[in-house]
Amino acid sequence: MTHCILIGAPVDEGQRRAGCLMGPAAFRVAGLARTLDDLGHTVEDRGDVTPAPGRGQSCDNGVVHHLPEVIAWTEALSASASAAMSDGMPIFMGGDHSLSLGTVAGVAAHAHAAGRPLFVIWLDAHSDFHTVRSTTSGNLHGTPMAYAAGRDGFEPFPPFPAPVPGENICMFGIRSVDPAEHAALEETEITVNDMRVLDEQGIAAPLRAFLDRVRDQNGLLHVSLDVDFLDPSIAPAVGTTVPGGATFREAHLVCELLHESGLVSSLDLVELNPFLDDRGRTAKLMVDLVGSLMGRKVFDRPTRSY
Ligand code: EXY
Ligand code: MN
Ligand code: MN
Ligand code: MN
Repeated sequence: MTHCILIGAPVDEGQRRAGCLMGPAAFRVAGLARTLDDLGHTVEDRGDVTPAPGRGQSCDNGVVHHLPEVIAWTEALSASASAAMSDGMPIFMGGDHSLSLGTVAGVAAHAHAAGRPLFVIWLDAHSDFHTVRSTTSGNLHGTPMAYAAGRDGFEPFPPFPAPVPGENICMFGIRSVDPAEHAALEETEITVNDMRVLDEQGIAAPLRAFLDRVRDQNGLLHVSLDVDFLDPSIAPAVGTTVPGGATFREAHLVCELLHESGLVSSLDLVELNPFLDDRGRTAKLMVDLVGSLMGRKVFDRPTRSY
């Protein structure tokens, strides 16, 4: 039984298609709290985070938009995340993926203070490995993984508290990477399981290999689940659809294996844009995936099988 702490992060400023700010409401309407409660967990909904007003910061890259607002979200969410980590398992209901600039920072600060290594699983079509300097779209939802990895080029963001070593980062579902991200990723030890890897090896073997490393090092594990990890045919409610994503069963299997590992300590649910949804089906699928991640299954496996 886990104490689940729901935190709304209605962030819309990290991209240009309005609607992600309705994400937390959609997760509530789709029954996230009830799903967790039915699985025997305790649930505390801390409501939506409210950032301070933006303070007018700027940077040299003229295409970047809403920089002060995203910095304000980062500071507010980092504080919420580190506080929640002491009390249970935070589940951040986004909001676009720029919210992870703050959530991973807060989780990393907590892990550092607790003397435990932090590991990150990034379930996404995109690597989100731009810096404020390198982004060509100016959309800061394309940057949080680089911030958490400690890349330079994030002035005037606060320095990332305890950068996550590349060996501790594993991406799944990747199928859209910009040239500057590609070049930067090549310089790291990050494991990039693109869709080709999943086609050839399936999702279980590479995931188990990573989970073994988390366990061996007594790590904390943050999972960041972007709606566009999923194939758009099953999850249309996202502004950045990329064909060829994870299937329904691949996505549930990831979540089932994560549950069986017993290692997940925090979770982001990001990029849901309810304005683009089809009668709530994407929101309901995301809630069902959280159900699998938190222990819903048809049968117990005969042996521990992660
Ligand atoms: N790499 C592209 C950009 O920087 O604009 C697309 C980023 C999409 C990010 C979404 C949230 O995963
Ligand atoms: Mn705007
Ligand atoms: Mn993303
Ligand atoms: Mn994405």
